[in-house]
Amino acid sequence: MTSPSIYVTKPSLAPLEQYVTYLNTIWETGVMTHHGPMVQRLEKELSTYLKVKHVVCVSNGTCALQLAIRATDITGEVITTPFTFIATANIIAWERCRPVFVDIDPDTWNIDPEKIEEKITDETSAILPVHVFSAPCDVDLIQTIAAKHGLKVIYDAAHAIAVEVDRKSILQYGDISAMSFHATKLFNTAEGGACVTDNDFLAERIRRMRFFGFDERKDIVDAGMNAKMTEVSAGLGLANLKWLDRVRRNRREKYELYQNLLSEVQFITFQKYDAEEYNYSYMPILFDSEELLLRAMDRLIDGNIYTRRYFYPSLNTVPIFAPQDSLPVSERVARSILCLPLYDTLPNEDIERICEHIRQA
Ligand code: T4K
Repeated sequence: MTSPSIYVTKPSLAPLEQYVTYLNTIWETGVMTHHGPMVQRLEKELSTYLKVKHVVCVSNGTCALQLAIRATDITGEVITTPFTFIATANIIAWERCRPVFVDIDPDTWNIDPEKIEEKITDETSAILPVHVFSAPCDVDLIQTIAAKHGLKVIYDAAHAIAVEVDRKSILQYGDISAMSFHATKLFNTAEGGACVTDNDFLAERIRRMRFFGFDERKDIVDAGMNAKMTEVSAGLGLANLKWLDRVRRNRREKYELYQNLLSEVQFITFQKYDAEEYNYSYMPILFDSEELLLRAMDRLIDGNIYTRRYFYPSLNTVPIFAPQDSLPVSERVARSILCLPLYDTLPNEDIERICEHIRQA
């Protein structure tokens, strides 16, 4: 008998009856969108939970990045990491800026801050790092470099909900942090995202920009688009937020089970992270070679287990961003990394089975 398929992730969802209470309200009031009461409540609850000043909810993480770039008037060259989801670099280019890739640290897989300054030119206006798989970037050094050269900093914090460094939210660094609440994220609103900032002016500007450029009196005061979060999404967020701590604890247990079961395997390495500064949203493992990775992937597919090559290829090699320098660390990591299934309802026996396939590779 073939085993049921296992995918790289499954959404973390509150019990349905809890979500239904929010849907009941929508059915009673008929308020579905336009910065309704549930979006306002979610923004408030998130800012308390995340210990940040402003959370401006939007329709997805890509829009959050786009609004962050627009609101800070970024132009020209933007220094970023090649080891990320395509959305990061795509939105820089979409905003008519040029992504300039800097190689990554071989252990944390985040942008290597020591290599940023050599890529700064007269055209550079910003740095856009990613806290990849939730491991915090070297924020202190990045902020120091940005201040020295007068650059804006937008963090792509799509993976980095509930991450603190020295008891301070990682989202408090930079001008704006852009979050994703996609179905595959630790915290989800189906589709959704947010811009987080301490800056009152930027928060207000993003609020207007997500709503066609209208201010509260519906005067047109800025250029804008439609990036509003709906009440249907916000209600799901309110229900899911109550479960977030439990989801994170649960994923951490499963992550650590994987680590134990794979600790003897000579040909893989884990991301370098600090246990308290990580949210366990992904289970990435780095193989010694692409050949080993492909062998493991094939074995897993034979067992109906579907992993993901997050993030392949290294974005400096993608033709739409050419010309770019070759970046050996990112290219090696991107070729040899695999994300294993990780979600709160994943049974431990399945983790054991997955690890057995990898050992046999
Ligand atoms: N910056 C970074 C660093 C990001 O990683 C992302 C998104 C963004 C920015 C942009 O944020 P958003 O605009 O997306 O909010 C997924 C997600 O679509 C994407 O949000 C995420 N990063 C990226 C890393 O992964 P795919 O193409 O791998 O996802 P998909 O649809 O194949 O789903 C993977 C697995 O999840 C499926 O095999 C089954 C499961 N799944 C998926 C969905 C959509 C479900 O069980 N239910 C679902 O509804 O990109």
